[in-house]
Amino acid sequence: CMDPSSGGYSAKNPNARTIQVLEEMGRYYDQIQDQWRTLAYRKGVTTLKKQTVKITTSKQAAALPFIGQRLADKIEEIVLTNRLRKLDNTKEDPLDSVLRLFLGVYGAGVVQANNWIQAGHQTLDDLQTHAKLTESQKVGIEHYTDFNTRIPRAEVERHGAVVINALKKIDDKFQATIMGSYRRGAKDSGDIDMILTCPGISLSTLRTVIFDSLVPHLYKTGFLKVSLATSRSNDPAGTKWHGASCLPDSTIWRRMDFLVVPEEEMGAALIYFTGNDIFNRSMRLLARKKHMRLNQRGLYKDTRRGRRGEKLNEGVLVESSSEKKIFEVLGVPWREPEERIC
Ligand code: DCP
Ligand code: MG
Ligand code: MN
Repeated sequence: CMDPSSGGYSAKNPNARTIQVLEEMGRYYDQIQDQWRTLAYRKGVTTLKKQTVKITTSKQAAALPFIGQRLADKIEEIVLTNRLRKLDNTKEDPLDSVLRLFLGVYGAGVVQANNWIQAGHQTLDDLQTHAKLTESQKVGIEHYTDFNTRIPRAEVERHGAVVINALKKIDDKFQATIMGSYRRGAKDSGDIDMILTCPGISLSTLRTVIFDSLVPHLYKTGFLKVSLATSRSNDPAGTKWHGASCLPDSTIWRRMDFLVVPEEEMGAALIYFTGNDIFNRSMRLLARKKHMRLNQRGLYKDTRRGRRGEKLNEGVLVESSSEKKIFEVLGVPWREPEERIC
């Protein structure tokens, strides 16, 4: 998917078994947050899905785009043995299963999870009784199962409707839209992502309405349960809210994310919050190749960069309000949200 303009592939494929095993291995790397290997596996799978003949040897595989020698060897191993030792090993490795357990705690990254392991913790109970936890981590452990259970599409819609209706009551010009995997058409989602906006209103006024009216109101009705820490460095403008919500007829807490967006930045925000993350990365890379810069606020040109690639200025805004125009300027044929899966 390094080329976001590439098309789809057919579902029936002579490499179906190989693809299945590699996808599982890729999901494992995604779980342990090994982004490089996750990307390498996803790219390899995308290449395999385009093949019309069965790839049986390492040599054959290595000749294909985006498949390096190591991945090629694994493809041969899968064809010869119908399995992948590396994948089997991960299922047996106790250290690995603890790492995966700890990475499931909301807000815990690889560094945190490994620190807990180094300190001798092995279970969630260990963490609760012996580790010094942030408020968000405490919630992440108390609602561990909740937050790690996929949300059926119909339930995502019901959570979204609560927000949409509450916002309409505050001001009927406000709009709330469900984003993320839901917008890509997924049958279930990890969380509920929503963009909140209103035509003709500045970001600071938008923030006041959302953070001082909507959020407190939704707390009072019992729908919102807790807010979880967002990293200030990733969101200096304070446009994000992370937390949990719960429907009146349920006891399951679901992860909910808000992104507050001024109307003029809607195009860039729609692209960002639709994802998926790998699609976003490839779009940003493409922008950089064209000497532009894409982020959740807009597409910029003439960004000056220093020797180490660090940006020296913001650059000149090229486009931010229209999703379609951003695709056009980047020379990427339009892709419907459902097609933005890498
Ligand atoms: N996003 C991104 N890079 C990240 C995290 C998120 O570009 N590191 C963007 C793309 C995602 C969107 O934000 O699609 C929403 O993030 P989520 O983590 O909620 O991911 P999804 O909604 O895509 O999947 P899930 O169903 O697991 O929530
Ligand atoms: Mg999501
Ligand atoms: Mn999210």
